[in-house]
Amino acid sequence: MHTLSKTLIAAIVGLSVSGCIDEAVSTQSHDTTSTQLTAADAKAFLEIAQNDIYKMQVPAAHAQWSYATFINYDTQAVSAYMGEQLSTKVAGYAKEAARFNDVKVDKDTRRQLELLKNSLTMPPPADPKKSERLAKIGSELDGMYGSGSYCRTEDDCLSLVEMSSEMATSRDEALLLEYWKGWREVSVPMKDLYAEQVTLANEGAKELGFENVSALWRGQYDMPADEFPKELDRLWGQVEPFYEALHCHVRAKLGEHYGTDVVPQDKAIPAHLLGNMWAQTWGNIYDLVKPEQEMTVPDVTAALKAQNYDEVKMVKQAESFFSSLGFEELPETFWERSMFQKPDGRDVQCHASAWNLDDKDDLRIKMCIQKTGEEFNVIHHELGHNYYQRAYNQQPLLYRGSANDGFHEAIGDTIALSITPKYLKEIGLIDTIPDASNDIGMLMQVALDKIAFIPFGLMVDQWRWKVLAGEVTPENYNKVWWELRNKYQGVMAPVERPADAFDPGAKYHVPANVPYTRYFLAHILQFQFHKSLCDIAGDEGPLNRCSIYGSEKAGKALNDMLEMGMSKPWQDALETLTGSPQMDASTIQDYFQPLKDWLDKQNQGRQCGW
Ligand code: X8Z
Ligand code: ZN
Repeated sequence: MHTLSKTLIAAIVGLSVSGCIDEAVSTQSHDTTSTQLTAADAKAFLEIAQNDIYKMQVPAAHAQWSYATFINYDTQAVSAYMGEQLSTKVAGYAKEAARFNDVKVDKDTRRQLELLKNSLTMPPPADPKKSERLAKIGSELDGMYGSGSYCRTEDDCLSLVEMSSEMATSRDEALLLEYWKGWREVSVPMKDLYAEQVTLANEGAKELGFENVSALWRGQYDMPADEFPKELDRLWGQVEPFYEALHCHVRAKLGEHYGTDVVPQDKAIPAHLLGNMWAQTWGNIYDLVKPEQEMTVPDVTAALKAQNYDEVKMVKQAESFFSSLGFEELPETFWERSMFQKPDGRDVQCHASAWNLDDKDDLRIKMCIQKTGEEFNVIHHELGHNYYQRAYNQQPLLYRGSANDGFHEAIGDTIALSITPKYLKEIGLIDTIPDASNDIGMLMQVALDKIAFIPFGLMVDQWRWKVLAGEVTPENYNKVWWELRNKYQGVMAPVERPADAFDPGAKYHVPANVPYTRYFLAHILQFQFHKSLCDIAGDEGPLNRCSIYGSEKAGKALNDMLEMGMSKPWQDALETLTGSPQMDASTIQDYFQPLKDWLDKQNQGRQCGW
């Protein structure tokens, strides 16, 4: 998916394995064990490894694309096979890389060796039977999610896209509950496979010298693996009071609408009422929680409809934002090869993703685009990945990734923060820019998506790290999932969960093995990026009204960071754009301060917390 060293390998690694180390590498190791290894040996090794990996990575990406856009028995077999071959190859090189641990090498060589050792998400064990099994499970889980549906009756089945779109707009509690439960039937059969996969990948991780996969995942951030969770706690601490205020207001309003028997005012919020299948973004229930005072907030969904936007036009519009910043247009092949709509008559993985199949310019997105404002944002999110991929395509393979994985997720979102009323008017989607008296409404709309997401972005991997470290075993998978949902989000299951439920599996990134902390980081980083870019663009107004549309100066500053790829620690990349090497949520506090003040007033006399 998004990046080679990190994504392609990562995604594929979810699926793969088997076989032994490639000929070129074993020769290399023979030659070098007998003599003293040198810095020149390390460089030569990296050169061979990168060329060799690249050669296999491209066909593996084609196999994976074919599977994701046409889920069937054969594409699954080929994708699992290629994934296995590739991750086995990478694991072999990762082991080889450790041979240079004590060799004195320059900074870049050291960084590349370290990246190579860390590059697998679900590392395969050396035993070919086990690696093959790991690969099979990975693609099977992926397919189960992608082809999943909920059948109300034998011939009335609903896809996730269909149910999601109902859940965004319906206020019929019984229907919301039915879909919420229905989608979670899909993940019941995933549980045993998931547990088996954890065991296998942990074996692979140990062979690479990691304690377990949890340590491997936490060790990707240019700081010690055990320090990283503390950094997350610090950032969450900056946002938490805000989230609690939002939660308090939203719960009160939902109580008014659905009754306090459905939404008890001293407990977590039932998860089916927040306008999203996973209660991860709440923007779709704006109408239920909006200020009583009449406020004009642009309705992008209605505007797209009124102007007859189709899927391609939505993507073109998003492309033109990037073009206005000075980024080169997307290649012709992007338009030929991307998947914008759910095709008839075959299963596809609808979860949005962005790809660069040859690591050069074979950029594509894969989405089942809905014609809504929400999806208009997702399109910008995906194109952000594509422009990042293209910006670092000159880097050596091991540097073709984002500074940290949160950066990759933040770029398109940063651009989408510039979809302000001023911008919407400029492109003719609305006629007038609402004045400042409407700001609370507009800030509320954004907060329902961005602030509400943050604890969800954090809790998914709090769960996974425990699972991958073996601290939480299969009997407790679901129980601990809901404990964390309660702890961080103040959200609860609307009904008691059956003993065989595996609710984490109903969220794409769990069966697909995509780490999730990246989205938490992205939600912090995008506000930092937005502020810096607005400063560079010379926009002096409040941050929530700033749009960097048309600012080539801002585009250049952004590109300067993007083209670094992973060549430097993320702290350096962050400093390049923002002047500071620290992730910091105080920009979020500034952005939403007027809303926070407003919420605190609304919440007076309410019992907050859960
Ligand atoms: O998975 C995504 C993107 C693809 S990287 C559509 N996101 C997370 C999700 O949907 O859960 C974007 C925000 C969070
Ligand atoms: Zn993304």
